[in-house]
Amino acid sequence: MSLQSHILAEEQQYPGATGDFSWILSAISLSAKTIANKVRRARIDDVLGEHGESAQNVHGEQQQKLDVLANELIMRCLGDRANVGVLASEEDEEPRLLRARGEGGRYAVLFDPLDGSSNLDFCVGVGTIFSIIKLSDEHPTDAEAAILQQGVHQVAAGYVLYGSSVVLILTTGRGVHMFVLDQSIGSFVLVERDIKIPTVSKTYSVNEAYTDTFPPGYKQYLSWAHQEGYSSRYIGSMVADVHRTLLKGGVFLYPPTAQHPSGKLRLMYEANPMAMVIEQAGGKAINGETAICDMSPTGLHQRTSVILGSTEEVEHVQRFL
Ligand code: AHM
Ligand code: MG
Repeated sequence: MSLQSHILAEEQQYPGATGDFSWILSAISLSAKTIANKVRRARIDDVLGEHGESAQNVHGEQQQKLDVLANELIMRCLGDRANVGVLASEEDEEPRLLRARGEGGRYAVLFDPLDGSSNLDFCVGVGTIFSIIKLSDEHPTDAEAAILQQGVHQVAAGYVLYGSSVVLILTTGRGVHMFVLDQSIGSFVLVERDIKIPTVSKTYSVNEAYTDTFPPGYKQYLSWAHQEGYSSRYIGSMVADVHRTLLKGGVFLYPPTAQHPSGKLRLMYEANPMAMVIEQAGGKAINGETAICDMSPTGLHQRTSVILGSTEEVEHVQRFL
């Protein structure tokens, strides 16, 4: 079954569904195929490396050429869809208001166009993360206020991993499904329905080089995990690390550090969508205190600490915090 037929079949279960969703997901799928192609050809087309001498994104991080290309691609594909009201990206300071609610803008899509892009030069898996929310009538012209909703209100979320194969993980709140891009026919095909994350797996995924600057509970957890014979896996590309965690179990962590006292990852387009995927797969996603999806956002680019994965493994970390 292709991604397209899967979405159409899902929509048929909702009486009165407008087909809006399939339009948005087809734009995400088209962007993903195009970005996958760009990533594969990056060295040949000479689009690896940094974008301009001083190009930085809103976080003061050096933008890669492919970050900029992927961002433009998604903006154009999604921007053409008549039901998309707001687009917000990691690469742009402000969300873009495309159509007010009264002009048909029913949804907002928040995304990280190319997460882990600093790894691109070395052929490490990178990804696109997306979160879809419904726009209310409350803030007709203030795009940021309109999208500052808790993660529990996401209507769909997922990611695309550009790895040894191109994988699209999607949840619309009814389980988590995995699609793989079949290059020979140019379609994402369903390979696994209703993925469940293993509840236990003695693996943690964290940048352990920052341990000295983690809050004490995280250090204690890591000492405990060492004694318990845990294994460690860390790629440094969130999509790849979370994908492994989803399929094999374990816990992925990005705690507060000296450099990023509130954590490095962004709530709205990294932590929230990943949290929705993991929860829909039966796992748990917290910031150390509360569920990530219950956090009330204060800004588009807000950061948060992240602990997500197998329920029991997240609870082990929680005990030490
Ligand atoms: P990016 O959005 O600028 O690519 O940064 C996010 C990435 C995540 O993919 C990854 O989990 C994290 O940064 C790695 O950070 P670190 O190198 O500090 O371990
Ligand atoms: Mg990112």
